Amino acid sequence: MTVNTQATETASLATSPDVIALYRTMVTARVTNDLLKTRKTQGKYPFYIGCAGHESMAAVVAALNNDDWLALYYRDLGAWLQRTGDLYGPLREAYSRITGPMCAGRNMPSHYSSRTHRILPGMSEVGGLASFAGGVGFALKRQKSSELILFTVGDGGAATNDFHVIVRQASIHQLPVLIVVEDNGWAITTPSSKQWAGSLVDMATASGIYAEEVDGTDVMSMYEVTSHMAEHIRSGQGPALMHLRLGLLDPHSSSTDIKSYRSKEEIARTAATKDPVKNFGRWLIEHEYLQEADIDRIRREIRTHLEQIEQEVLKEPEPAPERVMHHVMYVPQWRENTPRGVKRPSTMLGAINEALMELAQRDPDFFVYGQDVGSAKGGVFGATATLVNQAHEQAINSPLNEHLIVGTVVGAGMHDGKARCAELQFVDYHQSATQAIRLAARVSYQSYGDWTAPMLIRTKSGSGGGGPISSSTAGGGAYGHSNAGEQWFTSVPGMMTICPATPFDAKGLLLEAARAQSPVAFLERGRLYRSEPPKDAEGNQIAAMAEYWNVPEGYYTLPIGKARRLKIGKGASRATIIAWGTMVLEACTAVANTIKRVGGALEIVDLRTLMPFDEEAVRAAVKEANRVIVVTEEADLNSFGRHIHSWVVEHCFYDLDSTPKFIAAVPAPAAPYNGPEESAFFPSAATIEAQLADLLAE
Ligand SMILES: Cc1ncc(C[n+]2csc(CCOP(=O)(O)OP(=O)(O)O)c2C)c(N)n1
Repeated sequence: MTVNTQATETASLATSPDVIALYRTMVTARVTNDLLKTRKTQGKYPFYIGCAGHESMAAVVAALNNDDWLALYYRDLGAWLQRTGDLYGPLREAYSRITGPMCAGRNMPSHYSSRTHRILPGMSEVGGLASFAGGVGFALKRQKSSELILFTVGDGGAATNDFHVIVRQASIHQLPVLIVVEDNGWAITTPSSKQWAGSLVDMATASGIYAEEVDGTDVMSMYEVTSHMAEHIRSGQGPALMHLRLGLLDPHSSSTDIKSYRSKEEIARTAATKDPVKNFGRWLIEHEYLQEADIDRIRREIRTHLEQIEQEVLKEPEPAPERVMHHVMYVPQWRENTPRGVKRPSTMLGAINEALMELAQRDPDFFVYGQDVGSAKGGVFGATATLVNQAHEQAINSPLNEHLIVGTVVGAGMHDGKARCAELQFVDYHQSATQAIRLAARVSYQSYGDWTAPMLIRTKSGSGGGGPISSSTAGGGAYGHSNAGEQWFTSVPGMMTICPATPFDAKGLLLEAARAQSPVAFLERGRLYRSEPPKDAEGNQIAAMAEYWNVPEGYYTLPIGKARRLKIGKGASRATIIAWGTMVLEACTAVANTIKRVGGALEIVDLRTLMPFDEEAVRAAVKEANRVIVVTEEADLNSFGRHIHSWVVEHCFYDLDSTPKFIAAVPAPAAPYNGPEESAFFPSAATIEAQLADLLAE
């Protein structure tokens, strides 16, 4: 059962709020807060973070439409109640009940979230929702929607990189975004004077954002300014920012002792002057909506009601341990679809261009977003050149900010559950986006499947600057342009990582990846963009591989999580090499040369998908050959290659006739630019051939 505490008329500036309903919502927030605070003190659950002083956020939400989107932070219980009318939810989450509407008891309390009510999943990372909220705004603008998104953050949160990302997203793209900074003067024990210099309003105004400072204890002003700002945004004049001045009436959280950092006088002054519930109660009496006696009556009624709700909630089930792996990652269910189109010779770059064009044609909402992707060249490598020529509105230039790129694409995906593509020029530069990537990968787990964050990151990775594999060295990518990258993405729970070795795989896997509901990192090896099929020492193309340089026209997909086993030679395989990306080609050359020398057969397992990788294929190949080499172009530190090597040792130990070999780049920061050192950094066909010779001799 839910109790409706919502204001009745909230749609436009002309209407005024149902002030009694709004007051009841605020009192409900305060009473819930006080009840939960007490229960935490009584040891009923581990943690509570409250809303006292911020209940007036109900007025902001009351001034918006019910189909507007909300990205709230932990003080926004008033906003939650105003939007949902659900009094049970906060108690269910505090007591970790499976009935919890925010995350089914999986996350800390006060992390507001509801797909039904368009409340993005609250993140513990202060400001962490900012770039996703900007992404929702981006999608709304592209779809010419009249909806907007509200993003709220504390004064400490306004110092984060995330906050600056949403300011940039909203101002550059003129997005329907309302940013509210709830400045209570403190970020745990740090005063807001240490968070930014000058004025937030001036900063926003200078970026082209309409901004105002508002008294956050004055409910009617907040309602009025929000209504104005919403009208400004909906009329297409761009984003708005409200800097709210309010007070924090409680300690930061149940883990903080308020007296250890705030003076008695300041606490008393804040309570006397900055309590929005008291202030609004007084206003209602002055304007004869209520009488003095109503104030206490309403509070007592709500308290009694909440205590009844609490008794009901306590009878509801807690999560079972068996569900701990639920909603980690959604790998798309592959549907058999044999490519029907005519096969033509293609480079990997050509195949990627075709895949992106297919996606754009099949869904006008699809887009690629990244640096230079909308220019005539189609990004620095030309991967979006076809899009730019044939569907230029779906290849969109971004500012130079990887966090912003990823966040925009994630937010657009959260908005309607469809993956768009972020292009990061070089995987090395994904690092400002790491938090956004990790949060996106956590969304479905954290919200117990209520939300998903589909998104595709395509990025140039690995050795080489994009030239042909036949070039004399690995390609001069050096620092910033040559990292392999899989060590970063394969360690993110909830994320898929794909690294194709051939044009045929690149197109089919990219098309399948766009169907995923979990984030995907699609690692494109620079050396493979224009490479020919691998050759043996005499310059003959290796036929078993060469066929994958023929790419069918039209739409086809390949399954995620399936390796390709490639046997070269005759008879049972004597050793198997596990590789992906460029190292598949190097391994083919090494294998072809070895077989010419010693005969027999050798196998290469091209993983294609690194996470989740094809355990069955690896197990079967090792079982057959009893000898194995894992080869990676990652630096020899903690790496994905080491993970595979360790997995083989753990799961295939009794099938091994010798120690599994491991070939990697050297454990240095990155490949040097000069040829001799660069060649010494990366493994090559020659390295693999030498190790194969050793292995076969054991
Ligand atoms: C990115 C990040 N850094 C640090 C923390 C630890 N932390 C939790 S809340 C908080 C203070 C936030 O202050 P503010 O944004 O002003 O919000 P308030 O709690 O005052 O409402 C900090 C530092 C965090 N959750 N996220």
